[in-house]
Amino acid sequence: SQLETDLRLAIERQEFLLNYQPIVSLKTRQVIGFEVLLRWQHPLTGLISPGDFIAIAEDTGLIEPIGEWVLREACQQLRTWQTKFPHASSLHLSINLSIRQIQQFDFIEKLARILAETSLNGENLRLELTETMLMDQGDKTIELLTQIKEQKIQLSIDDFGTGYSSLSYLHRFPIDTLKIDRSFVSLINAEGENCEIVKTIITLAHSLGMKAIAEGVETPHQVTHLSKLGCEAAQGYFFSKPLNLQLAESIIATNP
Ligand code: G
Ligand code: G
Ligand code: MN
Ligand code: NA
Repeated sequence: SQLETDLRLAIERQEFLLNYQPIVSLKTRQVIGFEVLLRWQHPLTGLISPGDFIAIAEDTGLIEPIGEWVLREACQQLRTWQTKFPHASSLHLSINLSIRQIQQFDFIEKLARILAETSLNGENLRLELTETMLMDQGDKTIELLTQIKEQKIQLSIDDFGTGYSSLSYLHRFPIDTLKIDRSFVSLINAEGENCEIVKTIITLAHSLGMKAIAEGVETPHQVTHLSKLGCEAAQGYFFSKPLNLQLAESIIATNP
């Protein structure tokens, strides 16, 4: 297809860019990090969302170079911010991964190489995986996750609650954070009803020694109820939509 042809050329034509959605501490209300979201600036079509090209990138294998570009670009950016904004040294970036990326035999080496090349400490990097990705890999999963953790990188499960995951596995995985899918967060209304699933996920995270991040937070009452339930952090349109580089930098500059 034309889209596939264009996608093949997109890296060398430098048509990809990153957006950054703030992740806010519910305790201090400070921005503690950003989720990195890929965008494709197509010369004719304009800005294309990953929802419209990630599947093609996965089917064609193009996700491997694209995913590597995202990782390197994000690590470089974070390193630049650490130098430019010394007060923001603990800021993290959270990057979405595809299953094909972690299936690459040399994924761990690539990751280590990118950290070395960008002089970034793994502690400030977080990788987002889905439940399905973890369950798909069987016994290899624990080894892979352990190797990632050896580089001090943090691990999150994205869209938690929407996939298939076995609780008997979850406690054996070295996961740091569960990201509560926005479909559950959106159920919370002004009266604080329909909190049951969110509450259960937060409790599960804490009992496994993990933290909880709520996604898709859109209203002040959702913030109130999530805080009451002990959820550590949140992201969503209530705080900010994904931002371009310039706007993300202005947030960092003014974040205490
Ligand atoms: O930002 P947006 O709503 O368009 O993102 C749609 C989906 O694309 C989200 O589920 C997100 O996880 C995924 N996504 C965004 N950026 C990346 C990326 O760099 N790599 C992968 N694999 N998925 C991404
Ligand atoms: O699957 P993942 O969680 O990575 O998806 C992130 C996507 O969710 C981004 O593309 C982003 O644009 C979108 N998003 C972020 N905040 C909100 C929100 O508050 N409401 C809705 N509906 N979508 C959001
Ligand atoms: Mn995500
Ligand atoms: Na998500």
